[in-house]
Amino acid sequence: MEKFTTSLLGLLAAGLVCLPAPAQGLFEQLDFPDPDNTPAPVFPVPSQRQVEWMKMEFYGFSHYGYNTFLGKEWGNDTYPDPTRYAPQSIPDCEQWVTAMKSAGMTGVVAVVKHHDGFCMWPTESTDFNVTNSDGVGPQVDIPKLVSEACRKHGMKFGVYLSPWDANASNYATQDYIDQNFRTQLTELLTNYGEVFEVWFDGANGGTGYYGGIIPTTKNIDKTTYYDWPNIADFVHKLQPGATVWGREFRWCGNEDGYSGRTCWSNSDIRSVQSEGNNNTGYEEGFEFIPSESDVRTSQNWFWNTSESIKSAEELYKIYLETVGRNATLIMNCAPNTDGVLSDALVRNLEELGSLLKTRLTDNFALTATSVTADQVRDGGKYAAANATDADADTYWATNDGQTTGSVTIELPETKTVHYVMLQEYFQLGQRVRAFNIEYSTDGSSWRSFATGTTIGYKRIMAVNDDTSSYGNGVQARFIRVNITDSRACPLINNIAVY
Ligand code: FUL
Repeated sequence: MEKFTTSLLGLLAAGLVCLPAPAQGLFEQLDFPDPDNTPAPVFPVPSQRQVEWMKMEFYGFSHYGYNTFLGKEWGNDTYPDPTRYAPQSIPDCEQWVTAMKSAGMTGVVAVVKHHDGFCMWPTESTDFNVTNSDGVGPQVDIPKLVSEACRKHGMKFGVYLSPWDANASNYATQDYIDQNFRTQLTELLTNYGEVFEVWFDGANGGTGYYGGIIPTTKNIDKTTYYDWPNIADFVHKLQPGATVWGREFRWCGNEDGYSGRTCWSNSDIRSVQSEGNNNTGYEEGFEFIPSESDVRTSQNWFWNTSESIKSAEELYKIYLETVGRNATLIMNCAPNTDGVLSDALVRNLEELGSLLKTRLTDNFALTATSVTADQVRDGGKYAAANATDADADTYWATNDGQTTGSVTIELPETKTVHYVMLQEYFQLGQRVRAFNIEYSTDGSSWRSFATGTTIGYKRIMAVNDDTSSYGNGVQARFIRVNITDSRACPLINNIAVY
């Protein structure tokens, strides 16, 4: 707007533009210069779609299908036979959704086609789908069952569609893209209501390991074969709110549930495709492509008889090291051949939800007796207290050119503090490069709580940034957050103390 008004003013002054009288009146009412002193964005900045998506923070995957019945992770080495999918009862997708919700998840990305190519819904794109399966398989429609359960329980719905199809005879030809892949996407994005995320996979074709059993040439160029830029547009035309894997968010570079302690949402498509520095992103990246961390709750993605489920404490640590490090977390919950999540998984998900509630909900900063800063941006809207008001639209800021600053929170009494959570107002770009947190019982002698680098959408700091156990915490009545380096004036949206 500022640029527009500036150039418009220039044109008006030069007499090159003449506004009709009512428009002139409107123009005079525009506040210029901005009396709010709104900070300028620091690029790259997220789209509104990415903002909504990052705020979802934690959601689930459901790896269930052909592989579940083969006892395999990738069914790419067996001749495709749809009758191998032979469920004896309709999968209980409502159980999946409620169990994931109990863990604190906000949505479910249903795996509807894995690398074996078997479609878990009645599709027109291939015969290799539930319609030709055995048992009650022909009545199963996973995207329908999961999306309905999600809507019923206030969860968002997404789809995992493997671009690679190890069993399609036309794979590696244009025909596969047009007849299979795009038809599948169209059906999924048209028939099942709102979709928040479309997951494509990095294992998306090539030779050897990524080939199939069909003896045609599988040698594709992964970067061009799927026409990613147009696939993203294609998705957005049908689902304007859906974020697209590999374009609008990046794989975090591992499947072990941790993000870099330094984690920029800044990156670029070429580096995302080469999986270069996906765990950390990089400050100079000129595109906003935040990190998503995908992780298993057992050893495998698909259920198998010998699975052992990670404990709630292990899952909690994963949460801290992903959501708490500026990434979203997608946690897999694998239904078994009965179409349900095991009792052990349901129990550990519930326990995870309780740990998150007991350890990261009671924010002492909301009861602060005072919140002060060593400096506040001019304009009257950027007070230190904005960082503790639980309002996602307000933030503490410093003046332009001022890239350091401190906020001090005084609590009504000394508390045992385990975590300090920081959030930048990332809508105007990720800025902070370095910070530290101190604590005190009297406001005059201070000790180090933790030191960190990036913040981004969310950074959860444990004492000494040690996430290995809940620990004893520290005794603190005062918490001081010092921003020690930033790409531009820091904009701190939230400081929470737990
Ligand atoms: C990987 C896939 O190859 C796995 O099978 C699984 O789907 C996981 C989420 O992504 O790259």
